[in-house]
Amino acid sequence: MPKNGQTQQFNKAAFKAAVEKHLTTTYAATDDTATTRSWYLAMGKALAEISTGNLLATEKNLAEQKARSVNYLSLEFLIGRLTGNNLISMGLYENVAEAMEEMGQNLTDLLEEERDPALGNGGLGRLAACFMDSLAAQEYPAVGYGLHYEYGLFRQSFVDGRQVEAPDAWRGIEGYPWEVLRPELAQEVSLYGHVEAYTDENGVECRRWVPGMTVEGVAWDLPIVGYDNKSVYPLRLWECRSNAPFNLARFNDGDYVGAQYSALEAGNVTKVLYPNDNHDQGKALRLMQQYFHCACSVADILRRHEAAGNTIESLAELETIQLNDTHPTIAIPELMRILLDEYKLGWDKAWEISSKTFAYTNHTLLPEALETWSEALIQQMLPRHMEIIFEINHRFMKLVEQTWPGNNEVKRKLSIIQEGPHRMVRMANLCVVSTYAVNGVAALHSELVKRDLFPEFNELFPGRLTNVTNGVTPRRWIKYCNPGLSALISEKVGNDWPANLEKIAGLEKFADDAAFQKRYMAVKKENKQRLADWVEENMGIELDTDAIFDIQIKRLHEYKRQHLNLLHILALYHRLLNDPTFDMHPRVFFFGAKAAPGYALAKDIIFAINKVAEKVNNDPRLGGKLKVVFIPDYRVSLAEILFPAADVSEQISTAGKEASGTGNMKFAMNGALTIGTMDGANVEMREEVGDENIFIFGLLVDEVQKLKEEGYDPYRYYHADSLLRAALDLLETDEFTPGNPGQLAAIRHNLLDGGDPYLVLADFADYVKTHEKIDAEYRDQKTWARKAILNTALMSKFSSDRSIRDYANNIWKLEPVSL
Ligand code: GFP
Repeated sequence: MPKNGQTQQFNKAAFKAAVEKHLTTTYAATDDTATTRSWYLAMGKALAEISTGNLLATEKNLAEQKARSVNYLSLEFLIGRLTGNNLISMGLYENVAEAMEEMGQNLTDLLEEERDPALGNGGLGRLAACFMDSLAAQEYPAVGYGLHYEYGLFRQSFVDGRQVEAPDAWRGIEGYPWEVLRPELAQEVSLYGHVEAYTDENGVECRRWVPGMTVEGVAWDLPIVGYDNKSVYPLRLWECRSNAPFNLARFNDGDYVGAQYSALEAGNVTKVLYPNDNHDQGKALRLMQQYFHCACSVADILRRHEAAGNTIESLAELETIQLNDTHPTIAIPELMRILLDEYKLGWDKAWEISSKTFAYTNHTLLPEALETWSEALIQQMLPRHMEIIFEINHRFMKLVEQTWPGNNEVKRKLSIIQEGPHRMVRMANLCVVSTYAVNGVAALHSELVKRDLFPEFNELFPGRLTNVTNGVTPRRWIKYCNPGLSALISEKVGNDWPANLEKIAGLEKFADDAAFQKRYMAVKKENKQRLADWVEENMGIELDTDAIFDIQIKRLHEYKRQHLNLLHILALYHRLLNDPTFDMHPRVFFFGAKAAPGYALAKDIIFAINKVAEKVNNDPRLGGKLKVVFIPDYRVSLAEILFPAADVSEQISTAGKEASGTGNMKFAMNGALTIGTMDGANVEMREEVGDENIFIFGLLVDEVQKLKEEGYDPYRYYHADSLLRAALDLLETDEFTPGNPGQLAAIRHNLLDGGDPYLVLADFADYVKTHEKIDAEYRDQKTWARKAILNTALMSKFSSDRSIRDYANNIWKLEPVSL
């Protein structure tokens, strides 16, 4: 039993009374009329009472101790369901299960009632959620700041194989039981208007922003419960509400947008999470979301700082602000504006404080994903911020001139303002210039950030560019989602591994133990059965758990190469039907992915996989050897079933394109073997598990670059490889779309005539060969078990607890504070 504070305090009778009270007074249900959902909601509310008490106590303690804190600013927090995970962190899972049982309710059924809060797109948002969990588990003082979207990432369904999007009202009509409204923290946020000069009472020339309109930011706190401790940190999500009609007298000439932007529309700012296809679309509403998020968060940080009796001069000593990607970059000119215009600190002092407060994490090298905003749009919506950005750039350009005198090319490259007919603000450049640390998210990625993306910045600011390899929380991604494996691990290494993942290395010595191998594989089999049951129940497809479960789950994007996986499936299909000498172990290929609604090729790939699935799953000629399952509406709660059930993990991005990956870590911890390129964190995973326990294939980063420089010709591969040709040509036929040839041809066209930007064809042959190796090795179950066990045992580096310690020690300089 953990030493957990909450466990000791748990009073079953009082808890049951609280559930009853919420059932009747909050949800207006009686024992007779209550549905499973009302019971879940009432239980959630009763639990939230406990966590809210601890949240307030943590806040008070940190303010009293004047503890240094990190403020994690992110437009996305893909937290997934909170109830089960919080029960584990509170050490109350068994107690609450028992209490609910006594009230005639089954905890597992109640947990299924919770809708995933899908406040993120993929890896970036999920990383933020793992980081909050690890901050709380290790009691590093933290506040997460995000947006309270009314609609999370769209819900996905398939109609005749095509993705259809529907709004995701994640809170339901009753609201989310874990969230607590904090009316006292509301903020007013300004937009539009103009800047005016004035002379203050001391005769100093000053500038100030005269806004065209204001909106209100309302704070909702979600509790991030520390595992096995009492600390609870807020994930503070801002909701935009329109406030009173704006003051016409302050309304200046020419402010057309401000004039038309009605109070009703202001409420749209936090309506919906933007789906991400890594392609900046420059939508005004998105910029408004970003600024709204930053304005509320910066104001709240300053409020906390002052309420604890601290002076503005000590801000950087007590607070650090981590920018999760460039999405919250506008927080930098916002803090500068407040320091300059409200605190009147003067540029040098303001800059010193601001640039020692912010740090920035880069998550991508894809040029089209590096955010830029139209200068004209910023000028219109945030005129004072644009002035400040110009001033930052002006001073920075002087530094560039000193370092590279007369070199206009380097100036053009590094400038925060991108010249051209339509001038743009480069948010990543603004971040690098204005922060004290910039990190990539895996060793290889961070090297490429220094070498290819920001080489001159690295020269200008030695030591600023650094690495923190990503990680994932072992609480959700092993203990909660894989109870069978967790019990086995605890039996061998003790039960404190979820907070000390180094301990799982203790499993290494059982890798060759036949009895342990058997039990480990029995757990895997149970997990495969759980997934197979889900698929049968929800999709009507029957699966054989003796087959290899081969899984690719992540956002749909060309660089992640779900279409390479598809080509391999087509190749197997072709061989099974045309090559009598070919044999394979039965295999089920699983996919889970959402495509950004405007990303046509990504949607075509989903359609193609679904069409191929329809055919192969029902083709008796294949003898059940090949199955394809595209799980609809992939989300965190489904990931919790998928990761533990995998035999093979697909991590097949073009080398140099996937910054890190985090699904790769979750799979390996749960005993799947990786087939992957030398990309992102795959490289470090290979270092940990050894080359013999991972299946690496494909071109290396430098080979990719060289091939592109030499002039890559996809047709060369097409003509030279008959299997590849067969697979690609199948896409032209009506094999999978009877009577409608060519419906899948867009993918073939992109790969051949579109130049195959992600080198799918160049990596195909090696990928197929490596899969053959997997097929052969899986047949030797003992060797496979050994490798799977070693993958679990050797993943401790990839705990997000380690990532957070790296940030705390090397970047944030943060000390734990316990409650
Ligand atoms: C992005 C990157 C990933 C990286 C995560 C977290 O995730 O390589 O692991 O951020 O740093 F692409 P996605 O949104 O693409 O999943």
